[in-house]
Amino acid sequence: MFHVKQSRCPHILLINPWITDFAAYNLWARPLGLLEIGGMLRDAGFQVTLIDCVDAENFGNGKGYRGKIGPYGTGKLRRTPVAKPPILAHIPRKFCRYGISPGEFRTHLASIPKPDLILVTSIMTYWYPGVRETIEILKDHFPKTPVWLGGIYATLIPRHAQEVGRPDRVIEGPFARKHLEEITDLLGSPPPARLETTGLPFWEGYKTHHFLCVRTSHGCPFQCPYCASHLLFPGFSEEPVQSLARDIVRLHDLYGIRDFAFFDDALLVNASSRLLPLLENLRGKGLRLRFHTPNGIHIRLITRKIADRLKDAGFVTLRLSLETVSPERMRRLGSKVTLAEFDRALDCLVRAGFSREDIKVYLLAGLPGQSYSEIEASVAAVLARGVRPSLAEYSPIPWTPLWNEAVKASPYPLATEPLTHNNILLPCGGDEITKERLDTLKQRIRAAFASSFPEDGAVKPELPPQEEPDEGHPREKPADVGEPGYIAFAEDTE
Ligand code: B12
Repeated sequence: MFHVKQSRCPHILLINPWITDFAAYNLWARPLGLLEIGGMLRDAGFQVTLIDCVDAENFGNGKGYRGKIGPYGTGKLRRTPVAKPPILAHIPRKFCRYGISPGEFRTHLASIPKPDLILVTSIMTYWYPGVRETIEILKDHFPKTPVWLGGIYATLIPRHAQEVGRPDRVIEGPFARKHLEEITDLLGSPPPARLETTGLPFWEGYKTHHFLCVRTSHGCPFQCPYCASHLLFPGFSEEPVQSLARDIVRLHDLYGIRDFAFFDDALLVNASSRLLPLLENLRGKGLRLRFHTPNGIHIRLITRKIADRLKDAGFVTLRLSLETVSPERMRRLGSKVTLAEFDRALDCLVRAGFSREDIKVYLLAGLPGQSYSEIEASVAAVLARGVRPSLAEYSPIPWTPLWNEAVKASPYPLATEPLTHNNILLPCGGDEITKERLDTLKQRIRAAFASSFPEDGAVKPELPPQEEPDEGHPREKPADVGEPGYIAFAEDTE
């Protein structure tokens, strides 16, 4: 266990529940929101302990888990097959718990001082079984300690989170100063003798680091109909460049990490006043940093200058959000990009020195009403440009503009069972967008990249035959319905 203080100050335990899913891969994933909260609490003087149940490497029953670490710090997660929830029984894949076992979790809990408050985070709505199980164990182990649940699942479907997770309290939205004040009211002020405050997220909660995550902004000025960003953080707020640069340098110095993944929803928005000055500030410090954008970036905002600066600063993993090449679909998704702008952006990136194989292009698959031919045409258009398409299977998200359409299009009980939001189910694909058909396209993509490109004559390395890890999203898986109904259709509540 990792504590920042040994004094008698109030002790707060942070929990990132394990994931339950058909597939999960550590694509620079850390519970950044929870770590930010941990940083605020540590700086306020509280004793903080983190248990990230996804991270078997740090908590592996004494044996640890050393999965193969991939390029730039990504890696496999330890997985244990578990019983499939009945509603997912027809999916011909193993359903797994990714992370530590309930037994290991209990062992860790037994080794830490009793917490005065437990804060549990949550990410994907369809990962709620891990949230429920960890809270059950926490309540069993520390029956008198209040458990607060926050994060993305808790914000999107708080009633379900309350009824199924059974925390003492569900907190929606971003963690704010008022929550810090409530915690101080509840637990009392920490003792005045404090460690130096750092303003950094609670990264010291991990023993080992292979990468770090940062975000330069909160929220997104766009409102794509499939995305929940504007619901999770209304508005758009930007971090000051000076403190961002200082934090990245300090994190690099503290942990010797070169790989940083941006968690922004809109990294390139206002680039001239945020990202570019940040990169300029870091330039010349000789840190040899590498940057990654697992969330797609906005194609229209890529200029010659931005492409040059990205290359110069050490961006190696670039994901572009094209979504589709259908003009009608582009319009319905907010007219954020045209094919001409895509060509221009690729030209800028290639001129800046990015090789075409550095660039992956997110295409949405399985939107309500979407045809296979639309996805096929999009894949073909991207392949024709020598860059790699990456199919992002649509996950329906409550309260987003596309939600009602998704509920109508899906045979699954999206509105009552969040397990059915899993993109692996292709919940709105119907007979048109099936796993088999998408596999055909994925094979086509692999085949295209197993040979050389005529444009630059470079021979591309052959990809392994297995499925690629489940990736990010463009900007950014039926039986009984056992759970209590948790959400009314948006139209019923307006
Ligand atoms: C980074 C990111 C990724 C990363 C890593 C995600 C991960 N596994 O950790 C990558 C790129 C790999 C990814 C992939 C996908 N993602 Co994603 N991702 C995000 C993103 C941008 C940030 C998520 C995150 O970790 N945030 C960490 C921080 C930033 O958390 P935070 O919620 O802001 O924390 C604040 C509050 O919630 C609160 N809080 C948090 N915890 C707690 C606890 C307490 C007690 C309290 C009081 C408060 C509190 O305070 C925090 C600070 O203010 C979100 C969008 C967003 N804006 O949040 C989408 C998002 C979570 N992703 C989404 C989707 C759909 C996907 C994909 C399915 C896309 C696809 N089709 O391929 C895949 C799934 C891959 C997988 N199996 O993991 C959806 C969620 C869907 C759902 N049904 O829940 C989101 C919301 C985006 C969207 N489209 O709207 N994603």
